[in-house]
Amino acid sequence: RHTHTHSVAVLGAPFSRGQKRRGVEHGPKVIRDAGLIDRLSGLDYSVHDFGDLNFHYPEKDEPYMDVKSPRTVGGANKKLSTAVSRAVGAGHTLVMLGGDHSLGLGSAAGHAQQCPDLCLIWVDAHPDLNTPLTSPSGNLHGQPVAFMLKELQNKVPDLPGFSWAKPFLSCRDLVYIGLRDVDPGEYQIMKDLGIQYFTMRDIDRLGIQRVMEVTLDHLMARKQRPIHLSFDIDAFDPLLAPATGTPVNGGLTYREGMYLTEEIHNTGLLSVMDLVEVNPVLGASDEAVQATASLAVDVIASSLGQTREGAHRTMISSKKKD
Ligand code: Z70
Ligand code: MN
Ligand code: MN
Ligand code: MN
Repeated sequence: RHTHTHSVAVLGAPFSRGQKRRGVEHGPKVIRDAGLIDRLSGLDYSVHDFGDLNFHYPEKDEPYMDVKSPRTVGGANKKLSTAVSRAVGAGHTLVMLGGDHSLGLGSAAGHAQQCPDLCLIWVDAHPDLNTPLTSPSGNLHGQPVAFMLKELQNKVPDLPGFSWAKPFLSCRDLVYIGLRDVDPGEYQIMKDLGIQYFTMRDIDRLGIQRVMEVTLDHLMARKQRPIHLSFDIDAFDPLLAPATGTPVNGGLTYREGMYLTEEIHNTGLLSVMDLVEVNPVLGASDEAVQATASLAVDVIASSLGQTREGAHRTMISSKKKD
């Protein structure tokens, strides 16, 4: 009924220079410590943990047009894109653990090298669609999608460290889910380009079932294509995911998050997913950090086929064969 690759690769990207709060570089460790590898092994996958990337930090990295750390962020994303491309080329379904959301650029760019017809589902409180010119903060984690979109090519200046990053995505092939903190420049771009998006208000109105139906109909209208899921943990309500840099009230419920990811798994088309912005330094207590990390593991497992209705015995017997 659905096909999926039976090999999942996990790649950590301990990187935080796309924003100003240190600590998000420990995301991969806390998500692994919350039991990610065992949970994925319990599904019908062979799991390959590729470990963490080692990033290079240039000695001097002055801001460029108010954009902070462009060479550092550009270089890290270039390295990530190569690693993602290699893993996808080798036939793995890839899980990228961030790190801040600037990494969404390198991850999706590497994915696109192997799968030029991919589509992108960006689950986030924020659209991360500012250009270096519209960004109110200068933080590159608020800008990765702008570097991807072909339609924004002449609105995005060349940043030092980003010469490798060529736009690869059409705005038709992108859907946002969970938005509730959108900057004026981002809103303008979403409207001008006619990007399909669902705010939390839209989820209130339509329900998550209808939102997922419209999302997948929109992306698969012309043909089935590989899915890149970029999941910012701050899409969830801060009561569920407190250990993150930019909590915004009124986010996804646990059940909405599980339904969303179950529907993505059920397409059989998930090819790469990012799980970003888990910051253990920002949890008010150890319990707050554990809750956020454990939620991240649930999101990943659900995207990869863990269900709330149980599993067929055939999964167990097919596992015994190998
Ligand atoms: C704001 C900016 C952002 C995540 C915050 C915030 C962006 N729109 N993204 N937290 N994950 O600075 O551009
Ligand atoms: Mn984000
Ligand atoms: Mn966000
Ligand atoms: Mn399955």
